[in-house]
Amino acid sequence: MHGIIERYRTRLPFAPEDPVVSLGEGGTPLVLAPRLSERANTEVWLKLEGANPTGSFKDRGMTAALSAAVREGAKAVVCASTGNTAASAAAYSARAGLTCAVIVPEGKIATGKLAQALVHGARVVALRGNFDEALKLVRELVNRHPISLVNSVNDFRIEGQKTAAFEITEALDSELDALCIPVGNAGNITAYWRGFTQSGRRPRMFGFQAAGAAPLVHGAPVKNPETVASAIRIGNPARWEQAMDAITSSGGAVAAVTDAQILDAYRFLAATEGIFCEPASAAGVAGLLAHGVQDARRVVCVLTGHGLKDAQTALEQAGAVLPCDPEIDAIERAVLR
Ligand code: AN7
Repeated sequence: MHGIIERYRTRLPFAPEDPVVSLGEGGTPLVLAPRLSERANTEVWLKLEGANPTGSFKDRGMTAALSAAVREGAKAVVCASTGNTAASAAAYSARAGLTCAVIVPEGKIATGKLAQALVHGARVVALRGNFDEALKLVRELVNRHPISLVNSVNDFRIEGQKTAAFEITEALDSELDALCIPVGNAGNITAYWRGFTQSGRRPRMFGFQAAGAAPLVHGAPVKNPETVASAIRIGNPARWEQAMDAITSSGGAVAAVTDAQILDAYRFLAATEGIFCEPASAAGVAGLLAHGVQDARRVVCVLTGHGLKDAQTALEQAGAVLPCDPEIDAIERAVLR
């Protein structure tokens, strides 16, 4: 399958002769969620962005950012990250043959993401500070050195990520009323709104933040953001104004969900829908369940990253394994009890 640049080139800032760095991203499943629909009392579809090559939606933006970097003759890229951007940047840089450095908050990113960044050969810098400080520093760094910044302040990231809205518009032939999406640095909600408006659609945009990291809800930056959803532990989103514009001009809302609500949605999706997403991704579903989506009859929740990214949280949240001796009586007891 072609990646998103090949599929949507005429709607993206790439010419036919431009180089493309792709891992076949996009084309992710959009599945109806019957149990969630029943619980939310509205028709809910899930966009499984964890099905992208590195396990998150970041790949849509990263194919665009790395293709543009190669076109510009860049030799190195850098990003600040809560984990998924780092994993994706590392993979696409390896693919492109570029050097990659990622700055992550020390001890605060899920192990799967750390493993990805390392195995793809990125230089992984563990900052004694949070994501917001990391982003500020990489912005300073690229002002001093000829390194390409691949955070979502780079508009190619938004261009690539808007293609998810194209796919949803194509898949749902009749109207879509609302989109529920987790918000961290606020690039993705900005991208979906751009993609929808370019497709002539205006679903209500509902952004959800973790209660301990909800600057858009409070209307002020959060100095020490905290949440189990490490991917969205962000206190001062770079795309603040664009996110608020998407929310207000679509007639949507921004609201906070507690860690308990996030983990409840996370377990519910895994146990009843067979879908394993990471905690940050469950924030959109938690928001739908906790706050509703006004009168919307058909809703898409974006599940931004795969659950395997953060196996630690899954093991903490799920049931225990059953030890068993290698004998038929013991197996019977273990399996049938
Ligand atoms: C699974 O990787 O910011 O609002 O540095 O990994 O566009 O930031 C990740 C963000 C939602 C929020 N879900 O998206 C990073 C990073 C998952 C994420 C978000 C992220 P934005």
